[in-house]
Amino acid sequence: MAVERTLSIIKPDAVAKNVVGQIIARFENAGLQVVAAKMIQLSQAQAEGFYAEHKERPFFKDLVAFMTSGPVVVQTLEGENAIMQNRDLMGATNPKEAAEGTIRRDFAESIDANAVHGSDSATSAEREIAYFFSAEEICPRG
Ligand code: RTP
Ligand code: MG
Repeated sequence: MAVERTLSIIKPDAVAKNVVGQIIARFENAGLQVVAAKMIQLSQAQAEGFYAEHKERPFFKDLVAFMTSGPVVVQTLEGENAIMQNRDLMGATNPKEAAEGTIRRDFAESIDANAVHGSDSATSAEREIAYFFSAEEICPRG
């Protein structure tokens, strides 16, 4: 297995619930390291650009509205198999279908307000990390 980086977003619902630290602890306890982090309020253009792959989908408008409804915490996570590890920790997109012990099962309310985003492939991870972080903002922990 290779050391990878992935992009994580703690979405507005989880920030509003004050569970940022509890979610980061899940990553750390699974052996992932935070190598970049910031809290930001996404603009409409930033959210639309980030989720551009979904722009023809019926839920796109709601997704952009939700992602701009409050601040988010964006992070780059690093570790062995980080992309799939993070997806496993997150659980299914719909929290009602998410396995026990996953972040979405424990902290999310609905398919729209589902607590976290995680890159779904190496290609997405590369694009998404560069979307939010410059090279200087990433601090490898070694
Ligand atoms: P994310 O990109 O946020 O990590 O979530 P994901 O990979 O698990 O799901 P994805 O298919 O990429 O969808 C992005 C977000 O759009 C919302 N969604 N709504 N109503 C629906 O059928 C529907 N499908 C997706 C979710 O909030 C999902 O996280
Ligand atoms: Mg996705």
